[in-house]
Amino acid sequence: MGRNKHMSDVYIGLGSNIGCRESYLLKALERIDAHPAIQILRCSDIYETEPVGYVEQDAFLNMVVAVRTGLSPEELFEFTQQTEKLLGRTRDIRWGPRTIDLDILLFGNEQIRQPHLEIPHPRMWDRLFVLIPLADVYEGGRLPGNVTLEERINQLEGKEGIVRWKEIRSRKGLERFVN
Ligand code: GSY
Repeated sequence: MGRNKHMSDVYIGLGSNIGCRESYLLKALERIDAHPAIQILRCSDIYETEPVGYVEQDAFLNMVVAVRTGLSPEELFEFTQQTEKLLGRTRDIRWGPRTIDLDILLFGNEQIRQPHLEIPHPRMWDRLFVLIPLADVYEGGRLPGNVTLEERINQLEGKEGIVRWKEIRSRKGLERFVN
């Protein structure tokens, strides 16, 4: 008899700033939910956020989803890449517009530093468009620097334009993923 697979709690950031942004987020969530080895635990609200980095582009919708999975980080990364491709993402400009972006933010306590995959996501602690939705679903401990997520958000307050755009509980079919 096979042993139970090790399960990890993982946080994935989602972002979209082309076309029907909300439908790209929802299609990505549906695909994540349909994966037999991934269970969605909680979804954040959806936030509208000013672009960070390459600023000559439209506003994003961002959210974060907490999942539990028996996949390895590499396997989950493969799946997120496939999902981006399937939903029409092309990588024309490195920091440019995208139909859907899926970033593995945290994967249990894994620390991975590979050219193609870095976990925790290297820029996440400086980005309110990640941290504010993360706070809706986060059940982990303190962050690097021994600060809480709320303290880190307060430190960055006002640095990025970000508004709560839609409560996830009002999204038909996703009510079951509300905190
Ligand atoms: O890293 C994700 C892609 N991205 C985003 C994003 O998702 N939201 C905002 N507000 N700015 C961004 N710049 C990049 S690159």
